[in-house]
Amino acid sequence: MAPERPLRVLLAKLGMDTHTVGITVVAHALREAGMEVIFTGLKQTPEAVARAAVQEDVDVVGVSSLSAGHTRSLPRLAQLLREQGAGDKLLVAGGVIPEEDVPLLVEAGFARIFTMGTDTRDIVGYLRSWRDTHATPAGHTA
Ligand code: B12
Repeated sequence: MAPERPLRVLLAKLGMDTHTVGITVVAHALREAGMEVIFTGLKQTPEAVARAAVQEDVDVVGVSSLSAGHTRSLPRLAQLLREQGAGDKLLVAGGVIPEEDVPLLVEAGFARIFTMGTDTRDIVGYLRSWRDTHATPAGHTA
């Protein structure tokens, strides 16, 4: 039987947004749940994040955005991933994202937006249920 591997998640911050508390809390919760978490660091471009997602062969790309700019940078990231043949990755985002911007992000390819006050158990549960319906032949454990 093929070895199982945990869900791999790339967490990213784009542009000049230096709010770090939310992404740190999310990274901790996902690691506690047994997932492999890679953090890109601050001030990344959509190009750099897309490249890292492909190179690291992650299952999930999560972006934290608290300083606006999400209506341009997030769709750009989704477009780059599709262009690089990585459109099958689960895309999620969180932070200070107004309700009225959510349809645009969903249209761009983001499956779910987790805004302020989200219980991290809901994020873990969402990723696990996605994994259960997108199991790879190698399987996942987290
Ligand atoms: C703390 C804070 C700061 C700190 C940041 C310290 C740090 N190292 O993080 C300091 C003082 C440095 C700061 C600076 C600024 N801030 Co500030 N800041 C905040 C504040 C009060 C709280 C943010 C926070 O830490 N929340 C706690 C965490 C746990 O919550 P969270 O990030 O929302 O994360 C949760 C969810 O959103 C979700 N989530 C978040 N990310 C992700 C990612 C994924 C993948 C998933 C699944 C889920 C997820 O899960 C988390 C758990 O529930 C907010 C107001 C607010 N109520 O949000 C303003 C706020 C974000 N700041 C704001 C502003 C304007 C600024 C400044 C521009 C102010 C200035 N003029 O200098 C600068 C910008 C700095 C920069 N370059 O980015 C505005 C942004 C407005 C906007 N988006 O349009 C806000 C909303 C305040 C306001 N009401 O105006 N800030």
